[in-house]
Amino acid sequence: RQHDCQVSNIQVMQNFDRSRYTGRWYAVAKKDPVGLFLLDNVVAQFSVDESGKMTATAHGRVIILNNWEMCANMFGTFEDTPDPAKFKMRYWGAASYLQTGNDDHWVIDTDYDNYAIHYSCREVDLDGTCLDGYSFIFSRHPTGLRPEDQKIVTNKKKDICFLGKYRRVGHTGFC
Ligand code: ODT
Repeated sequence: RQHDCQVSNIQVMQNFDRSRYTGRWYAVAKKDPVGLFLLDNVVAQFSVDESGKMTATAHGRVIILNNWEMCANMFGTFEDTPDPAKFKMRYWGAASYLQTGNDDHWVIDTDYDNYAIHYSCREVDLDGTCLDGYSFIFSRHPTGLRPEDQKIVTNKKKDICFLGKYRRVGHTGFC
């Protein structure tokens, strides 16, 4: 049941605490969706506002109009759902030609201080598996994951059926 790849069976973080999740997270790996957007140098910053709602900003290197390279500044607001680790993320860019959308945003696992695994399925297939999704592996450390967190992250990649589909996300100082 764990590895039947049914989106509806994917386990998310238990008792997710949004306030401990605030602050900077560096993307270290990404499984791309169809029509990928953020390429590398991806950093996300989560906040919780006065009313308790989660918001975030993110930046990353993108290529738009086929060959124009730029640093995209993005904004997101998160709508709560009955599961504290599952959100709907409405997002838009600082410039009108950047992507906008409304994606699922699930926190699969985090220890709040070192690593986090994000998951979003944009399109569920007829058989209940994910047809088009993306996932970020985040670290609190710009240098990457600590060795002791790598095994946990690998196991979670397997649980969400994205093992082997990630690429490394570099930080070169572009943004
Ligand atoms: O890069 C892609 O291919 C798809 C992802 C586009 C969504 C980017 C929107 C970011 C809005 C600001 C929110 C920051 C939080 C980010 C955390 C994880 C994944 C988006």
